[in-house]
Amino acid sequence: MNLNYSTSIAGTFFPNPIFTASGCAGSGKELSHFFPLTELGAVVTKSIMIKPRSGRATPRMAETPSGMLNSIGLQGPGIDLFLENDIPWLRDQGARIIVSIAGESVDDYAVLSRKLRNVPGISAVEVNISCPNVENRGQVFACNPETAAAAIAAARRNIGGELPIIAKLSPDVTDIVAIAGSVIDAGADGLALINTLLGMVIDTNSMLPKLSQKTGGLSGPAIRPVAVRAIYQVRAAYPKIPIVGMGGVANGRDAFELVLAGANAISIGTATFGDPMSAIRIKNELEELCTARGFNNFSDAISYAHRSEGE
Ligand code: RRO
Repeated sequence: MNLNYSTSIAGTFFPNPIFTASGCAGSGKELSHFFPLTELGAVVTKSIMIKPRSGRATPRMAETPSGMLNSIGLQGPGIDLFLENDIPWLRDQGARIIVSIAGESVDDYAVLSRKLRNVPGISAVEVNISCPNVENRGQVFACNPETAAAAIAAARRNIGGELPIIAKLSPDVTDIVAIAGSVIDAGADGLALINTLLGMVIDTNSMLPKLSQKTGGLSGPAIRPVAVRAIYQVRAAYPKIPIVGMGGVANGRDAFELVLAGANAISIGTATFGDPMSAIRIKNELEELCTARGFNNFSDAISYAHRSEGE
């Protein structure tokens, strides 16, 4: 195969376009038992907050048709321990690292960004403004253009000039293109599309919600058409903005669909729970498919579905 499989996000080079999805592989320790993390385009770490958090009470996972619900609630060690332990470990593996951050307030994004500036070995920062598992919808910054912009502007101001920031958006909005425009204006260098959709499952035996906190984020193949739609809409409005696409990608064909819609890279999330090797399998399948469709450069496949006939 002679495909040039590299991609770039806001000027940062990645040797291949397959990343982990934030939250689905921690900081990569478990995955590293299955393959070297250098095989991935990048490891995107679980969204980290300022303080340690145990997350929501169990049960916090539920199966759904072609997917699952999670209500983890931002479990993690907090930024200081994360920088002390996880980042040096990832650097030792030679992995390319995208750090995901999440805050409860605009100021949290400023504080987290200041902690990350000048940390060596980080390729980009994903600014997660769309976690669905928070106390109220007002805390989902990505649901409103003004709060979305405020969080991204705070990150941009405090992170320093060099490090690209990728805003992670929610599909649970009336107009994702308006939110995308707002965060781009606020200084986002790229977008991560999409976070999970807010969902609920009720147990028909107990007749109560299955998750302790009732609602959770829906992921898996069930949401892929929503991801394709969101990526396509944003790409149509912003032909140049780098997009990391995710949402129910389980094989190379699924990944190719998101690329054709406009994704410059693809994150693998829920599929990893069923098969820890899925990111590597998908990487190989996507490479074969791009070659089979006659592409010499992966980048030529990005946004292909936007061409009109005869182009
Ligand atoms: O931790 C979570 O519950 C979580 C996060 Br931060 C997120 O962004 N998306 C999701 O489905 N779960």
